[in-house]
Amino acid sequence: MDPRQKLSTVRSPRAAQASCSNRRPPVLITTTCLLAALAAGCADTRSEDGFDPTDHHVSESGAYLLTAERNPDPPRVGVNSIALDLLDVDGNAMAGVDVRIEPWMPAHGHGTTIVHPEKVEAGRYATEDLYFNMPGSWQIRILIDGPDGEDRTVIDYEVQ
Ligand SMILES: [Cu+2]
Repeated sequence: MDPRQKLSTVRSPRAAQASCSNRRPPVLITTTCLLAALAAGCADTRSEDGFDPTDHHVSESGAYLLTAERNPDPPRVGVNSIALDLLDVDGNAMAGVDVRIEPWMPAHGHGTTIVHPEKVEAGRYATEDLYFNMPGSWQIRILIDGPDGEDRTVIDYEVQ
């Protein structure tokens, strides 16, 4: 069986999100989710070939939980798609959020065009305009401005 099929069967993005949601106080939730992510694979669902359909992140202040779905995965030179699911610390989909993504290549000190994902449904933001002009180690810097304030998270991208 193709490991990608197996992974998506075992752990859908929605199921993984649900495991990050509970009703404990906010700080505990964030810590719990992060620890659970590190220990149980909530954040690391990679198969042996590095495929990771449910890429989980906690924003720097801990205010937002974020799942990134990349297409293609791994990302390639040229135009890529990404869909972000944003949850607050109570596990609710984040409505009324402004999201921007800045592709950045630290080793070269340059980026490409900052993109503004569109809202697809409550808490889900997507763009097909994420552009990388060369292979190598990139970051996508995700800037979130929502009801819980401004925050950011950085995701490493190995562009092929
Ligand atoms: Cu470069």
